[in-house]
Amino acid sequence: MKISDIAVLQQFCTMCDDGVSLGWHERNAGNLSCRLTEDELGQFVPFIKSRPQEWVNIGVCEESLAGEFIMITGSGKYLKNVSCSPQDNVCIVEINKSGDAYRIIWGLEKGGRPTSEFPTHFIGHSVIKKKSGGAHRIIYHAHTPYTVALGHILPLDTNAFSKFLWLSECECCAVFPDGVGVLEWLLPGGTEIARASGRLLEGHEAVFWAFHGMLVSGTDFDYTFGLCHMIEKASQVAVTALSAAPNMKMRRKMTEENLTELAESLNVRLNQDVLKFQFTEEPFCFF
Ligand code: 2HA
Ligand code: ZN
Repeated sequence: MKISDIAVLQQFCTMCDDGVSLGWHERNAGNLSCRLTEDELGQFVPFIKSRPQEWVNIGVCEESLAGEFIMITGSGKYLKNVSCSPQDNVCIVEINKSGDAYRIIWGLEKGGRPTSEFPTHFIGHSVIKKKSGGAHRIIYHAHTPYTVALGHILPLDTNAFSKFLWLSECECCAVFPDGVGVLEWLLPGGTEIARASGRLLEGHEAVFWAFHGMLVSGTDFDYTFGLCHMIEKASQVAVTALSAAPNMKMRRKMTEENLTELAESLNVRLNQDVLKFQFTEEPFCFF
């Protein structure tokens, strides 16, 4: 068996390529991680470093991740290079028994460390593992241009942002019925953005970072990428429509009844704070 035969690594590479093809990963932008199952880890056993590296303190502690193994992109690495040489751009880290340090057991063969957003991935995995009973295993960060553009004009508020996206494209409300958590600008790569994102991930699968991009979570690669894609596509529709509308006034919108009917038909419970939110501020008050 070759490393390139391992399914979880193939899916990891495909997701990086998909994000690159949509223009979300200029330069070293974005990062991806997957909390491995025992079965997935087992497939890496023949390739694991014979001399594991030193333990490195993470700066935050998550006991729920003690003993877990996380596959994650490297700091400064370009996602466009992941699929041609994953062993140089991705690593698997083992989390220690107290949940506050990691060591690299596979990958980053030419040196390096996990992404600068590691604290966000780490806290994120702890939150989504707890809230999903272990089912959610992916965290993804992408520089999605239309969502960032929308962040320049919409109120930076979870209910306003989520409602605007729900109204932009049919089925958004069913794909992210909890809405998108919104964070004001925070310094990338630190523990502050990690803690703030973790709090929002408790109630939302997706978080928007103002002037920066998306942070999304999910069960598997397709689910997580699809969520990010839906949010970005709805943002593209919204920005395009706003740009074309005279005085940025939309001529029509979906109604609350449309949203409720759609949610009911798909057996989804909508976040009521988002549903009730009304735009009173120009130019979002619609005709
Ligand atoms: O990994 O996108 O936010 C580079 C980044 C930091
Ligand atoms: Zn980023």
